[in-house]
Amino acid sequence: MENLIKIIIAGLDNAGKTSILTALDKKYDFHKDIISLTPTIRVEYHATEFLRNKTVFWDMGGQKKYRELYENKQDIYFSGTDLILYVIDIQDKERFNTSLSYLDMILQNFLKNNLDIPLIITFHKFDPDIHDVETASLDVNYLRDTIMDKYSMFKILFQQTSIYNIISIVQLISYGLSIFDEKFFELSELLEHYLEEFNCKSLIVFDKNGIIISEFYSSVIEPKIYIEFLESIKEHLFLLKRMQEEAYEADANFSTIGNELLSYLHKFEIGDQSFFASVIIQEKYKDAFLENFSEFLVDLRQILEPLILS
Ligand SMILES: Nc1nc2c(ncn2[C@@H]2O[C@H](COP(=O)(O)OP(=O)(O)OP(=O)(O)O)[C@@H](O)[C@H]2O)c(=O)[nH]1
Ligand SMILES: [Mg+2]
Repeated sequence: MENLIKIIIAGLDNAGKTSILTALDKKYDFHKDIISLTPTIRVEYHATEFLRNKTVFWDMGGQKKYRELYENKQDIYFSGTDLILYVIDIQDKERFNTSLSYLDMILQNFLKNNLDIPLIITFHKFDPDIHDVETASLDVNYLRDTIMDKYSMFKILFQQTSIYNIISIVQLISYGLSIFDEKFFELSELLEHYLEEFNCKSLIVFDKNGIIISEFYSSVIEPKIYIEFLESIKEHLFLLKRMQEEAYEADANFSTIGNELLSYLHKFEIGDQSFFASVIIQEKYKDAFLENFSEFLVDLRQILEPLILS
């Protein structure tokens, strides 16, 4: 059965909501688009697909006049919401309280209707080179504690994101979407099992849009390979986007070897949908991994097929 998922993305004006959706959509080379973004007028709709589900993001323009409009017409804007993604600009300390009040307006609406909608709150603009990381971390803790105290009845997941860290953006959306199917637990267990068997550093399954369907990481990522490791995952995101856009079918597997690591991206199809398995592994384990990879794919298909085909 196909579902329609409605995701509200809200937060004050200038918090970075439209930037997040733009970065998610493009994966790379999006900085010029973000610089030229103008404030969103009322609501913009971004439709996408996740497994069998059609997903619509309601990008709620956050200027004061729109916040008042939503407050006055709560039924129109908030009914039928499956997930709320609330964005707080961690660099906009002067408006933390304004942002908390806006969040309260939205949550009171759901409380009034007895709906405990899952909620993801992200502290956005937590840039890799943020000016004062200690203060920003303290601010994150303060906001998180304040929110948890007040809304213990909601399931809340807290994240930190920056458009300068594309993986953080992909994870934000992936965690949001993964709550919609109980199969995700099974997938996660499968990845954990093969992570050990392959002795690899990471095992990630992406859908055709680069949304993470499931991921598992080794608990030991040595400092000397950390940067190369992150770059490899980022490269896989770029590659899969290119494979999709340019129907770049000739090379359905892609591997590169850096100083220490082999990174391997494999495209496969289920029904009419493409998926990508991404593996980062130390070079010394490469042969054993390649030998057993097809067995992993068989097991992976067994879990994914019912999600796509039934
Ligand atoms: N430093 C930094 N700036 C960001 C980040 N994300 C977005 N921005 C900047 O924040 C500004 C506002 O971004 P928008 O995405 O338009 O904000 P919005 O939340 O959609 O605003 P409204 O549409 O008015 O509600 C832009 O100038 C972006 O370049 C980030 O992660 N770090
Ligand atoms: Mg906007």
